[in-house]
Amino acid sequence: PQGPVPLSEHTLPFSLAHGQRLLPPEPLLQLEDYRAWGGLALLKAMAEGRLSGERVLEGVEEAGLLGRGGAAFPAARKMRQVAQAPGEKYLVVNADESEPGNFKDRFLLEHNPFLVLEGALLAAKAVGAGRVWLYVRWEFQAALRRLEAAIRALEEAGLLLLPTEVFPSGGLYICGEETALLESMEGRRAEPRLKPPYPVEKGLFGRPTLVNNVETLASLPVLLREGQAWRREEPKLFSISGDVERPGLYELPLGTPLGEALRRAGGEPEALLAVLLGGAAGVFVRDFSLPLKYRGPRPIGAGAVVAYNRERDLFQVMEGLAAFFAQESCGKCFPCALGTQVQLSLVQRRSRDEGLLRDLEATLRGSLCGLGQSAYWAYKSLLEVEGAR
Ligand code: L3W
Ligand code: SF4
Repeated sequence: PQGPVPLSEHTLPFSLAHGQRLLPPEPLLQLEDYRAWGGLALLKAMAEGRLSGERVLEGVEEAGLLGRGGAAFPAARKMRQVAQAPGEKYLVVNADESEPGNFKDRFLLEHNPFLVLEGALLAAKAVGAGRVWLYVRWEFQAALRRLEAAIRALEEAGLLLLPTEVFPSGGLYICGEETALLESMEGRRAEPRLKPPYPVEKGLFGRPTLVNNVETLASLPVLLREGQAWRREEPKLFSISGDVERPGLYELPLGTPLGEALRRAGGEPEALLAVLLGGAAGVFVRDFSLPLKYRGPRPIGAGAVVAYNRERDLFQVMEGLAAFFAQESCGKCFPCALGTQVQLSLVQRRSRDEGLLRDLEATLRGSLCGLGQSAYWAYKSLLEVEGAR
């Protein structure tokens, strides 16, 4: 399939239309357009007492939905934990997408804000949350505007089932780490907290909080509506960019071989040197038969696929990634604050010193949060890819 997908033929994500490049001629920004797609039916059913929160939780459980933010934690488990917690609780939509190479959440917010809101409200009602916040990366100005407009439209339609607000993020990569995000919402520096306790027990203002990625929540209306078809296909959004002819956002079933995903985007696996899978917190791979899955030696993270052709210098790419980590380390813990600086200088020297690199890996592994813990993966995989050439 090539070119934009006419809206009449395929609905917006998720269409269960595999391999289509998702480039709608018209974003679903009007309530009536979203309604025509079949949207809001679940929200209306919930408002009228025809859809229970328990049924929503069962639907997520049956679908086996894994969190789409990168860590693939079972979504239903988190939701159940919040549902079972007593007292005041909240839902925070993590829309602080900053992982280099990822643009799926921005796409969803800009092109189909109602889908995100419907999923968020269904989840919030299901877990008994009293308020919803959408924590949106502040650079996403179009998304912020469109979300605000969509919230107003839902309110006017009487379907904003809970108080819902947009919270522009603090503007750092670390703000996407869920506990740093909560800290910044509480008015402090965005620094990760020690886990446990997890946000499901002690989240925003110390209350049980469901923090979910945009794509996770946007999946809810679709999996509840499509049921078996969703389970069969396990649709996932992949942001494919770099040296391919048709970079963009693609919906593919989990398990699709990397080579096939690249070909969908007009990439020639044979002409490529490597792919960076999962963004800066990901790995370089050369095995194009690799199935794009969450589990296994090469997990997909949040689904970024960046292709590099044979003219590229991967060490130069790696220098950009290492500079990114050194810049974005929040400085709270020593292994990461120092380790990311040391990594940058080693990459600049194109070091392959096994002893130094073993030390670097061990140090970064001891970091407090995912940023530091994953900072060495790309370098390590680069050396493996280079070694295999
Ligand atoms: C209750 C437990 N909840 C874990 C929850 C936890 C969180 C989720 C995942 O993400 C990854 C990293 C990067 N009881 C629980 C529990 N949870 N155990 O499950 O938690 P965790 O700690 O495994 O990961 P994480 O720190 O949330 C880090 C990957 O994300 N990544 C980063 C993407 C960054 C963006 C961005 O810029 N916004 O998307 C990219 O792939 O590699 O694996 O909710 O509370 N026992
Ligand atoms: Fe901050 Fe890095 Fe430590 Fe995370 S690992 S808390 S980003 S210094």
